[in-house]
Amino acid sequence: MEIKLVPTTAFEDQKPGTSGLRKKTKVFMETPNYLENFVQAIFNTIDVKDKTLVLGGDGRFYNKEALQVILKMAIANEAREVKVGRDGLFSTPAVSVEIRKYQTDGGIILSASHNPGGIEGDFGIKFNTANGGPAPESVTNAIFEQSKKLTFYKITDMPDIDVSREGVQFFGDTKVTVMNPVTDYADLMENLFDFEAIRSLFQKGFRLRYDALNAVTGPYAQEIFEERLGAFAGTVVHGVPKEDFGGLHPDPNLTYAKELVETMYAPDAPDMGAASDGDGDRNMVLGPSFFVNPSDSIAILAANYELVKGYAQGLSGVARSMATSRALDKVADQKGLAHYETPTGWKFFGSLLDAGKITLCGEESFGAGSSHIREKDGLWSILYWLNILAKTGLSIKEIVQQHWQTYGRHFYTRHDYEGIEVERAKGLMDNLKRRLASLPGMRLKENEITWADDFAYTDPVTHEMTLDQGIRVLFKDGSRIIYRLSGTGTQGATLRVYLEKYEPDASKQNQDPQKALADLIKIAGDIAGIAAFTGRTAPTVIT
Ligand code: VG1
Ligand code: CO
Repeated sequence: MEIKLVPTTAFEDQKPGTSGLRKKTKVFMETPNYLENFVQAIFNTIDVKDKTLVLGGDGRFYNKEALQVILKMAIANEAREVKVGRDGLFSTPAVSVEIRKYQTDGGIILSASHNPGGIEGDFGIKFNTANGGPAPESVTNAIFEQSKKLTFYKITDMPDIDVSREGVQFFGDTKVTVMNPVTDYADLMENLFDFEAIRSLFQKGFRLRYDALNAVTGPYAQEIFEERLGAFAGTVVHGVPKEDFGGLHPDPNLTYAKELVETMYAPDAPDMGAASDGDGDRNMVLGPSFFVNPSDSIAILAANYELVKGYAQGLSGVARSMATSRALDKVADQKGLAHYETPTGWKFFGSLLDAGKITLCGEESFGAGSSHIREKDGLWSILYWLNILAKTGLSIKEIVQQHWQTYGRHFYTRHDYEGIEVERAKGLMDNLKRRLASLPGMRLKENEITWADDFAYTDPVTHEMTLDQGIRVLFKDGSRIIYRLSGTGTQGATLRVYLEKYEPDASKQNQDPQKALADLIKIAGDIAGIAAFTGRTAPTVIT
């Protein structure tokens, strides 16, 4: 086994985005040293010698090959141990579980999450720190700086390592432990939720359809729902991880999880429909002909903590990303809980969770989680819902409607304009920024803008400052419009427009959000000149 020092030239474009380094699969495969450089930049940043790491991915195309490269580099860089998921698989939340359980120095996740996979799709690599969470900006910035000055990387010249069987192997001083990717995660879920109650719900005939979208969560869902909880066989669909996700787009929303949505809106729909994304940190929840908005979902999880074993002792506080609706704030206010507003991306929750300031947190982008790990967690959210359903005996729709009656409804929608030209998207945002000061006072129909700013955040724990996190426009009646550009795309730019309006009157709460928000949607287009800048008359995805 020979260690090679391979000379390389640094890349200028390896800056991690909202969630790791994400590029077209072909960029990783066909640009010599592209993957190796980034991995070496991580290793240099954390000084990997004698350190222990968790390693796995969502099984997408190039997962296997990249995993071998990383293992051989970890060995050459003299890592103490790498804990690998069997067949190179680990969901993002499961990596967080293992880092925390075995107190490793961090972990590497191979995934482009909700982005499509395959040779024409996307690939990505994320680094998590010793708390189990996505590296904070101080670390991702340091990795980026390393990546810009690399002159060589280290790799061992050796045959591929067998990761298909669980067990321990040694290569030089490095231990490679192949683990069952599901067990520790499933055990943790069993500790947090009332499995007895959920089991009897299934025994009474409750029907769940869980769509793993041919991505990583299939084996986790199979074990938890069908084996441990006794849900009927066939509850989990598209349950075998496939390299190209079987042609499905692994983003659980109303547009891309099409088959699940059709089943849930057909006559004789199951009692609950749910799905996760490529790497298993997102969740979508549906009832028969009923969609639970993710912002509402987080608020409902928080409001019902007394019913759930792992949270019944109480919540220390809650947090949501700025773009997420303020439904969670209403719950926090009524229950006397501290609440925080962070920029988009799970990495901003880490310090609050570590400091014990919050127990639950979430994002409008189908992400919810808690202090049990440091990632958002798709199956956790679905189990939390099942726990609530089992304890109340109510349907999903009843729970949501009762929540609105108690706290008021935040009509909410997100309009995405995907794949627009980068220059045009920047032009739109720059134009908004230039006009920020002149927006307050502007009258639009019966409404009036009272506040407009470019969201900046100072972490209350670490005091790290983050600028440029989206433009927010507030109205007299409490409505909000937020504009920001996505940091996870790999082609062109994606403009996200988030719209929210509060409705306390129960008699007006059962409208279609697109109708309830129609005026605001129009105003959002006018203020930013969306059609003029993007050349688009309609969004590509509406959630
Ligand atoms: C999106 C979401 C954000 C989420 C991120 C990663 O980022 O808006 O809320 O944390 O994806 O999710 P952006 O920058 O494209 O808006 V995942 O499931 O890719 O780890
Ligand atoms: Co994800």
